[in-house]
Amino acid sequence: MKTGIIGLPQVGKTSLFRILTKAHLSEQAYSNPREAHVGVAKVPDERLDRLAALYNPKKLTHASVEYVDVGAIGQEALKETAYLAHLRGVDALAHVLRTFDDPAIPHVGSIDPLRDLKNVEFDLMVSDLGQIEKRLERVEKDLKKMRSADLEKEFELLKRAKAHLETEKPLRELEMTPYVLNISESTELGKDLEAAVAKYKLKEQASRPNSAAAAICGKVEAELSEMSDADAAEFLGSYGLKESGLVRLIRTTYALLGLCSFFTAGEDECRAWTIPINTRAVEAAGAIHSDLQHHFIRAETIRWDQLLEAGSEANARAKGTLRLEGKDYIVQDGDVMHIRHSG
Ligand SMILES: Nc1nc2c(ncn2[C@@H]2O[C@H](COP(=O)(O)OP(=O)(O)OP(=O)(O)O)[C@@H](O)[C@H]2O)c(=O)[nH]1
Ligand SMILES: [Mg+2]
Repeated sequence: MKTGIIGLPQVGKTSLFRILTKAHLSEQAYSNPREAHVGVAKVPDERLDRLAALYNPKKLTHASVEYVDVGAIGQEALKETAYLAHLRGVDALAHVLRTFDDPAIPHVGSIDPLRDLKNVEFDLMVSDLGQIEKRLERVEKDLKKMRSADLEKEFELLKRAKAHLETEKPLRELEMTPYVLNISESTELGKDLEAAVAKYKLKEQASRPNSAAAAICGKVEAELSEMSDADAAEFLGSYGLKESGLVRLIRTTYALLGLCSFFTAGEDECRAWTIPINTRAVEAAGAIHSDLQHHFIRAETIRWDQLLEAGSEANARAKGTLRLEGKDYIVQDGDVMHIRHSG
């Protein structure tokens, strides 16, 4: 799963990318807005950490998501093949919107995230429309040479997409967009973050299909990313926050993409696995290893908190909270599973 970080120049895209992926980019890479950076972010998960505290495993493996810092968006960039290829390669777009005020860092006009959002989406739609028109021409030519059911289907789809875009609506069925509001540091940051979406009149945009908004303070997140977990918790508390913006952003992205996590737990390894919501047990087993899917018998299943409460699998079995589920069981977010197999 890949999320592309987009936004106008100098809004904090690369800063966000560095915080998310803890990447230490060279100054040179940092200052070249034309270069795309790819990095992997560990998905923080307190449930997994608590399971690990129970098992004390040799290895602890969090789920991960990939982020791509595609560089500043603009009409020029959207004409570049390489730039468009980066955009096309992602499952979701995280649109960073500047709300922090800093006269030292240039911005086109006043601080107005709603205006910026509309402008960037407009440029994206114009770019989509241009590509659709090009492809339409090609398909129309080919259809004149020979009839083909596939081409006709594509032709119809392209025409529908074109009509949709011409009413200035983005092709949201294909893109998921969490909006990331990069806000100024303040003493009441907890409250400010909660109020940010309403304050900048972004409620309507954030509630459109396949969209959501999360506010973060880039400056605070940057400091957090350098701290130990204990220090980070204390630091967050001093701002009236329970969790980092990073956790909220990743959770928002998971929700938009329709993903959830299940766990495997043991003395060797405790690990989180990412699957689409509504995945059957047999396919979830396949996420671990294809052999487990092919030779699947049953899945010993328990909710993470029930396992912690029982204190061990043996206790959970005795209490009857450890269930045996078959192939068609729909795996729930937070399930701990042990796959029984004949392979
Ligand atoms: N005051 C303040 N400055 C910030 C914040 N986030 C980023 N900056 C600064 O803004 C400048 C631009 O940040 P970048 O992360 O490089 O922004 P970008 O969107 O990647 O910029 P381009 O790639 O050039 O489009 C840097 O000098 C950052 O230190 C913030 O929350 N507050
Ligand atoms: Mg950048």
